[in-house]
Amino acid sequence: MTYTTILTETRGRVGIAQLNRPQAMNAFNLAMLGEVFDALETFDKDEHVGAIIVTGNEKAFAAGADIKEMSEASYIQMVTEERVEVWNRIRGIRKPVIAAVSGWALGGGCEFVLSCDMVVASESARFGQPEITIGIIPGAGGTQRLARLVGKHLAMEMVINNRTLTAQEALQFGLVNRIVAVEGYLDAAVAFAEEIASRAPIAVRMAKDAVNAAFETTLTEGLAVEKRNFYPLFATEDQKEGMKAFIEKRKPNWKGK
Ligand code: DAK
Repeated sequence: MTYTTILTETRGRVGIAQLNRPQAMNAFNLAMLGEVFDALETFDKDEHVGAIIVTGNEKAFAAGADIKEMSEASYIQMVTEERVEVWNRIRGIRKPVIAAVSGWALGGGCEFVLSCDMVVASESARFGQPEITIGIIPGAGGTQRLARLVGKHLAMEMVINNRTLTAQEALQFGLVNRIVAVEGYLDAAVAFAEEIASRAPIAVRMAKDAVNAAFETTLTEGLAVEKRNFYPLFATEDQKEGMKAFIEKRKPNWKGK
């Protein structure tokens, strides 16, 4: 597929999808949404890719859904265009997805970040759910994922009163994994992703699936998912290799088998 709203590249074992509508602060129109999920799914199927980065530019990760595209939409259109289903495609990605955020991550942009597995933020990153200021509420998981991550009171303030978080606050409240300098923020994210991509691939997938279950299930169900994902790893060559390498005091050579 030829993309017009995103750029893609692979660095080592890291697949990178860069949102590229700088004239609109990388606001998600339907075309960009379709393209970014297509890129994620393509990287997910590529055996040479071990981790995926989604990024924007220094000024904006993404300033939300494209308000100009959405402004005249009717209720019927919003429902029939299956916009919710499009956003949900991120849930099907099995490899780790890392958001590399600089500048604004607002509305749908913040919700996209919340759907990723880990977040590297530049010092200039700002997170918020300003939908209330244009008469709507978050529609791509913002009320739910944000509340689970930062707690009820802060989520309420962000969703109801447009509180934005600095990178430091986002780190404090568990929304990002680390903060890096604006200059070279993508390189820092790639280094982080390379480390993740160097881990045993099947175990990484099982781990992602199990941690995600913590957000969707009771503890008993979640522990059952963990058990279901733990035992099969003893049927992989990588488990044998990993433990043998430890005993032989050498680095493991993962096969992804
Ligand atoms: N949509 C369209 N254009 C946008 C935009 C957006 N979200 N954000 C910025 N732009 C455009 C501006 O209109 C401007 O275009 P021109 O006037 O030059 O043509 C250009 O980007 C530069 O923006 P500014 O001149 O405003 O730049 P500033 O540095 O002054 O301000 C800003 C940057 C990011 C603080 C500001 O642009 C801003 O507040 N943007 C809007 C943020 C916002 O309200 N975001 C929430 C959008 S609603 C759904 C799922 C999710 C959603 C909807 C449905 N379903 C599952 C159905 C999500 C909804 C949203 O995200």
